[in-house]
Formats: sequence, C-alpha cells, structure tokens
Amino acid sequence: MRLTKAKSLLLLVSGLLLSSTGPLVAGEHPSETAKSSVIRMAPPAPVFDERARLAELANRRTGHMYSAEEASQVSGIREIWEASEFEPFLRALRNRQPYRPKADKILMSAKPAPIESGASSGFEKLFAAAGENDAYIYLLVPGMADSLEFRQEQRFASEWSKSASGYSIKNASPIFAEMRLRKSPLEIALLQHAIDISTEAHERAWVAAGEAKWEYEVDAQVAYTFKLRNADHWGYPSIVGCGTNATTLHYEESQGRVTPGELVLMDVGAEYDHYSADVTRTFPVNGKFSAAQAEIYQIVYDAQEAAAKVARPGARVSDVDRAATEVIKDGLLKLGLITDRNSKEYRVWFMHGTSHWLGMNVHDVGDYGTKLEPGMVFTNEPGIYVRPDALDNLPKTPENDKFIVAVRPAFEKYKGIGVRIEDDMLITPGGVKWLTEALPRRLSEIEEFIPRAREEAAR
Ligand SMILES: [Mn+2]
Repeated sequence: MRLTKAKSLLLLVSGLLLSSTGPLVAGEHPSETAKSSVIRMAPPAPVFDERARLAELANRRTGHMYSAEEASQVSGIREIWEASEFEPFLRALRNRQPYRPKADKILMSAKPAPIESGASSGFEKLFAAAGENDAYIYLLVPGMADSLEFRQEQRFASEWSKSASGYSIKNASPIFAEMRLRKSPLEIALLQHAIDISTEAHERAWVAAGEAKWEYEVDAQVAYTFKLRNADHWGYPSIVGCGTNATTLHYEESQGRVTPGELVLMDVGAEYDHYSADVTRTFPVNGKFSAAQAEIYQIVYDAQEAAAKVARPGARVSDVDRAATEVIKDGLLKLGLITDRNSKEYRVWFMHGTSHWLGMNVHDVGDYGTKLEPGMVFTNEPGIYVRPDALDNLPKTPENDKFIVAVRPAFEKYKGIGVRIEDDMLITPGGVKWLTEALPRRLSEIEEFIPRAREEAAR
C-alpha cells in the first residue's frame, strides 16, 4: 500500500500557507516484525484512509496544499490573494491608501473587483483604528532575538516598527500554541507510533546492556531501532547513563562503563512524522534491583501512580506535579534523605518538574495554567537523584550543616543511585491513558522481562 507522508512548511509572513510534500512508501512492514518475540516490536506505521486524512487536514494546518476554497473553509477568511500582493498591500496600508489587486491576483473574494468608484473601500475602519494606534499585524515572532526559524518575520517586525505607522506587530505564537495543545485522533496515532518505536528501542537496549561494556553500545541499539522503524530522527538527544551518570539530568555523552550491579537510566524517544515520544526507564544492568535501588525505584513509581490519579479533565499540570511531589517527599523522609517534608529539602534530590506538554516538540508549546482537556498529552516523570557531590555543593549555612549531618547516613546508603521513570499521558474524557503502557514499568515486570528477553536473544 502506498501513502504520501506529508512534510509541511508553514510560512505565515505573507498570510498564505505554503506547503511542500514528499512521497514516502509506508504501510508495508519490515520483515523482522513478523517474528513473535519477547521484545515488543513496533506495530506497522499508521496508514490513513485518504478521505479520512483529507477530512483531518481540513481541521489541522498540516501537509496539504489548500485550494482557496479549502483555505477559506478552514479559516473563515474570505479574501485570498496571490502572495506577490503582500508588499504592495502593506505599502498601501502604511500610506492609508485602499488597495485592491488586479482581478487575476485574487484567488477568492467576497467583493467585486475593482472597487467601484464611490463605493466604500472597506478600509475606513482599519485606517481609523491605525489613526488611533489601535491596528495590529499578527506574525509568528518568538520572544527570543535572532531566531533562526523566524528570522524573516523578526526582520519584518523590526523594519515595520521603525516607522510610526499606527499598526503594531502582535505575536501570533500563542494562537498556534493553543491549537497545538489539543491533539486530534490523527496526531495521537502518530505520537503513539513514535512511542511504539521508542518502546522497542528501550527493550532492545535492555537486552544489549547484559553484554555491553560501554554506554554507547546500549545507546547504539536505540539509534538502530529508530532507523529500523523509519523514525524521522530522535525527538531529543538520547540519555543513557549507568551508575552515577544516571544522577546527571542531561547526560548525553554515553562514554561511561556499563557495570553489573548498577542501574542504567535511559531517556530516549523517537520522532515519527513530526511527533516526538519522551520515555524514560531505569533498569538494573544484571536484571535485578539491589535493595537500596529498589527502595528508591518504588518511591518514584508510586509518585507516578499518584500523578496519574489526579490527571483528568479539569485538573491542571500543577495538580499532577503536586501529587507526585508529595509522594516523593514522603518517601525521602522515610529513607532519611530529608528531615522536614514541609521544606524545600526534597529539591536536593528531585530538582525538576514532573510534567511538560508533549507533541511536535518534546517540550511542546502551550500554557501550563490551562485546565486539562481530552486530547492533551503530557509527560509524567518524577525522579530521585542521589548525586555523589550533592551535599558538597550545598551553600555553607548553619541550616545546611545541620541537614548534612542529619541525612549523611542515608546519603551514604543511597549515594550514586539515580532513578527517573517517564511516561506519556493522554487526557481522556474519563481520566488519563498511559500511551507508554506497553513498556514494562513495575519493578517486578522489569525483573521478569529482562532475563526472558536476554534468553531469547541468546538462542
Ligand atoms: Mn521529558
């Protein structure tokens, strides 16, 4: 079966949507998938019925080159001109001159062309607003200066604001961010496929870690699986850290030893057709958690469970974060790694947030104050990191001296253990769906899976 994989480029500066498409053969599955295996092979890529895809595209601005009629239907905009009219149009606006292209440059219009003499030009209200400095031009202009991606728009905005035109530039990015927060069924299918590829990558890496001497050998299984399953790329640089390297949040070097008895923290996610997975597991090299490793692991696992319980329509990401954090605090207090659960002490061991939006970017756009709605996707990723230098790096204060003395015995016991578990969560009408549920997560499941998969690989 053949399918066109749409690659789209949106260019908003002209007010027109331009898109380019490239063909891709998909749907037919690589031969290796047919075999039954302990490792969960990614299922075939989603193939969309052409009519369903077009219907979908009528609702989402991706991939398809719109006809003027389709563009009008989607946007409600009833005036559509050739992009070449952009410059003369803006020049006229600046001079408060009504402007209308020649008939052959008008792709769609609600008005007759040209403007009849004596008739209203339709520009009176706009020019009046500009006269009051109350007219706006919307562009994608991110806050950061010198953006590579939006250089054209930024240049335009800076040129435009040099003259007192009465029109000010407004950033359209929040409008797009708002649209990207809620995923359609098609977007969710693509995201799920990125997650399925990532699941297979994790499982292959767990098998390889049994024989590997170096972290990059484990990492190589991830790169291999992404290629094997036709992922675009990784969604973000892979993190594969063994032992104390697991306590470094953005450890991307993969240059360390793989040592039996240690844990490996793997935060890897594929990107497929623009959608990125974001998945972390922490597993024992030899397949069996030590008692101390298991204690830390179980707290992080319980924190995830608590976070998932409060994730439902109407809740906020901050509620999810709070639920996970409370469990982490209780656990750290019990282990003796903090002395006061009502303080910020837990931040020494859990120094990042629990969640971020997920979609076309691994840290997707969107307002974190938004109430959760069906179709929103975010990560659930608590962690505990007992960095060997954590206590040395605390500012020298009397409070910290007391804290260090109090937690020293527990610190010595858990030193060098880093655990993060990260799953991708879709809000549904009834609560939440774990898009990453196929990848073993419970401690006993991981301990059961690893020897079985390694045995199969050895056969
Ligand atoms: Mn993440």
